[in-house]
Amino acid sequence: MRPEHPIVLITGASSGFGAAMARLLASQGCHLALGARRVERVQALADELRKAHGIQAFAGAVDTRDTASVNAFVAAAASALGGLHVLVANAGLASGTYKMWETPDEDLEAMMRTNVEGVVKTIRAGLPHLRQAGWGHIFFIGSTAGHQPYEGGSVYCASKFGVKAMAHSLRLELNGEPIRVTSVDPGMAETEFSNVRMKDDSKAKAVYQGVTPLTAMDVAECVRWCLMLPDHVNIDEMLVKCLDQASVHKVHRRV
Ligand code: NDP
Ligand code: 8X3
Repeated sequence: MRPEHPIVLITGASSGFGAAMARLLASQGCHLALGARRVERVQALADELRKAHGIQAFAGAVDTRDTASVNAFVAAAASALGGLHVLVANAGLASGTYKMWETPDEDLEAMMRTNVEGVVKTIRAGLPHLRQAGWGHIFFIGSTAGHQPYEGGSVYCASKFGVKAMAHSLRLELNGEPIRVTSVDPGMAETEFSNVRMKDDSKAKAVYQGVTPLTAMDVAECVRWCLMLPDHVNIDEMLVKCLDQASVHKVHRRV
């Protein structure tokens, strides 16, 4: 049965979508477990949200590439909050815009280990807590890059096609259990994503030039809406793009 105040674990809550989801879900009365490598950021956010909304908020360091780190974070969060109901496997990144044959091992490993392996590790550690609670919802954060490949995105696109495959498989595997599975798949959204990808702030800004991109809060609102629907309703996949982006390759720019 749905709890009055669901306990939501979010990876990658130090920035962008994860931090926006934390803010929005705290305002709805959810309790939160917030994780990222930049632990001082998630601690500050948890402090802010505890004070603003009177919720319980746990914050911890986690590197989702590392099994021991994920297991320790999830166990500490569940113990501090008395369980878990919702997992948002959000932590992820693109690293570079290389043609496939030019991709350095460092960037290849960062994307595949975080975007694919990190998602498995997060859900693997969290799922027993949802089963124990008898009510749950698991969110994947996919991308338009998991629907349409593009030049310079081969490895990132492969990782997000992987996310899509995992979301669809998990939906089948959990059929019959009281656990919903949703993949929210955004297009271009202005967060720290492009700063991380381009490793250059002016190149990151140029990505959004002349466009009104999605905001992190727009994506958080998609998660909130899917979560708040009645228990028998499962949004399997939500593809969301800004109005200016008709497809990966067709973006209207006012310049
Ligand atoms: P941000 O760069 O703003 O946030 C990424 C978050 O992931 C940060 O909190 C970062 O925290 C965390 N993170 C990265 N690597 C790790 C790791 N190894 N362990 C733990 N946390 C990690 O980007 P977004 O908010 O935009 O991205 C969130 C998700 O959305 C990603 O999966 C991304 O691929 C996806 N996405 C983004 C789109 C966009 O256009 N912005 C569109 C579609 C999907 P820290 O560095 O502190 O560890
Ligand atoms: C992020 C959106 O277009 O950079 O997933 O791949 S895009």
